[in-house]
Order: sequence, then C-alpha cells, then structure tokens
Amino acid sequence: MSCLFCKIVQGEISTDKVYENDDVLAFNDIEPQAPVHVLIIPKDHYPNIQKTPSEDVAKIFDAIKEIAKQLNLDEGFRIVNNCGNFGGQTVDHLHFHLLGKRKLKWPPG
Ligand code: IU
Repeated sequence: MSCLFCKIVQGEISTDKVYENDDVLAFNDIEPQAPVHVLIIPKDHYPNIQKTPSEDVAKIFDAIKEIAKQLNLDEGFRIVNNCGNFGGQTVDHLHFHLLGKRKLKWPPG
C-alpha cells in the first residue's frame, strides 16, 4: 500500500488525530494555513471526489459539521477540496481541508 493517507488510517504513520468514527478520520495538517487546519478523510481509499460514492461524501460532511462544532468554529470556517492537477491536489486520497479561527480571504489563488 503506497497511499500516505491509507498508511495514516492503518496507523503505520502517526498523526495528530482530531476526530475518528467508523468511516472517517480527521487530523491536523502538517503545514497549517490557519490556526485550525484539519484534514478530513474517508477511511476507504478513493482518489478524489469524482470517484467517491455520494453516501461516503455525506458521511464526511456529517463529520465535518461535528468537528466544526467540537472546535467551536462559531465565527465561520472554510471547507476546501482540491481536486486533480488544476485543483492543486497533491495527495491522491480524498480529503477535505477545514480551515478556521482566522478571517480568510477570497478568492483563493
Ligand atoms: P492537497 O489538497 O492534496 O494539496 O492537500 C494535501 C495536504 O496534506 C496538504 O495541506 C499537506 O500539508 C498535507 N499533508 C499532511 O498533513 N501530512 C503529510 O504527511 C503530507 C501532507 I505528505
């Protein structure tokens, strides 16, 4: 298995875990772009959102809502999914970025 995020799911690589349930894992990004920068991933391997069943996407978003609550992101937050080369995706295991605790700019670069 060569996928980095699969190795994190399997516990082969340690990570700063924020949240976990049967289907989803969330951990702090190693290069945070905001005071809160969490990556939320499905435990199953899907390379991107286009290849992910909608039920699994829904489970991830349920987890994101719960994490945002737990982290008290009451003033707002941003969810980002970089998809593919033009989208800036660097890890080919579906993941969403949850960014918060600072005023974020728009549009992104
Ligand atoms: P992207 O959307 O594929 O560009 O995001 C990948 C993210 O994974 C990026 O923010 C990295 O900092 C992050 N990351 C990580 O948290 N731990 C790692 O070991 C590696 C990347 I490699």
